[in-house]
Amino acid sequence: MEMTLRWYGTGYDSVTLKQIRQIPGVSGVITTLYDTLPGEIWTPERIAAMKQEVEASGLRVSGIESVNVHDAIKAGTAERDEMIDHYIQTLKNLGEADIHMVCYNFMPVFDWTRTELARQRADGSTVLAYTQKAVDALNPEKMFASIGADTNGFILPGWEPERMARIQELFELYRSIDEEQLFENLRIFLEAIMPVCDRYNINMAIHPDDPAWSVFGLPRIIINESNIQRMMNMVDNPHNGVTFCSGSYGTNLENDLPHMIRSLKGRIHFAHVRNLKFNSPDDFEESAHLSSDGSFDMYEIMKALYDIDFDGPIRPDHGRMIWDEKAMPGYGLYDRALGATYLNGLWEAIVKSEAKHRCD
Ligand code: DNO
Repeated sequence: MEMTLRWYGTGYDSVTLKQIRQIPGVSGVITTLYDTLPGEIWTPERIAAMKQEVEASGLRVSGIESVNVHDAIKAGTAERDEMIDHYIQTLKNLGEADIHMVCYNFMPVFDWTRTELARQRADGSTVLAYTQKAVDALNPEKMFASIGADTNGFILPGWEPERMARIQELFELYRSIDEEQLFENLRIFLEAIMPVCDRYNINMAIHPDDPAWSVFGLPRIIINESNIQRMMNMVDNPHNGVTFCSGSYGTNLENDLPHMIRSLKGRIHFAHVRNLKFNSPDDFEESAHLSSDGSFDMYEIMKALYDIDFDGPIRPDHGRMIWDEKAMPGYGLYDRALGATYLNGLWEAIVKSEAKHRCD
């Protein structure tokens, strides 16, 4: 595996490439052109400039998170074919720039959903949290307004103000789309892009829906093992794979994370690894990465990735806000650096103990 950190780009991220370069064991970033809109073609010039900036710092671009999918593709409207053509052109330009992993999601209207961006924990750190009660009590606009106050001045991915301003229109767009239709729209998209992925060896890594269930009555499909298998079988190509995100699949306690990882051998192209602390099945908060601070066994998650010979990029995921850092919620430097170091430590221990067992 290759340890990486997500980086939003100069002007959008409080964390610098120099700081990332100094985290031991991190060799690449997962980045994006944060100011491009879904449907916009990423030009070769902008991709080259992004690569150059990253490489000048001694890191590499290990993949893209995300090339966002236009709503016309997800909802299957009249503009779909044109938007798919644009996506294909972007993939071609990325492939020509020697970039081979693209993370995306197929969630209608919202990307990830949390009800608090700064829940205080006993140690004084603040974390992203979710409580079903709050979702049940609020409409999406109210939730966006209450969350907007806690962003530390950063634009959150998937919660861009211009998108939220169109929230009614977006809900209207998906009104007649159920899970079956969303699966079908995903199939059409994947079939159309596989030829360019084959040609440029691009691994598509769909991100799970977070949380892994329907919110505000919207259909959500990338939520559990059987749905992922369905997604992979319907377009059976090794380039059609997943981002294994422990914090997203883990929102549903019925998802057995190590088991899911083993069942996805060969199709996990990217891993987001983080822990959650459940206070009840309906209320969780994002803890430190350490097993003992949350509800997941992080050793078992890393061991499962090792057992399937996972060799793609991995990144620590949302971190706590600690040491008075001011950053995009979930994306500060300090706790993610601790997370990367911890995951690297688990990995080294697994590699060495497995090698030792083989010799004994
Ligand atoms: C949240 C992220 C998601 C993810 C997208 C991928 O912090 O994990 O926003 O990047 O769903 O398209």
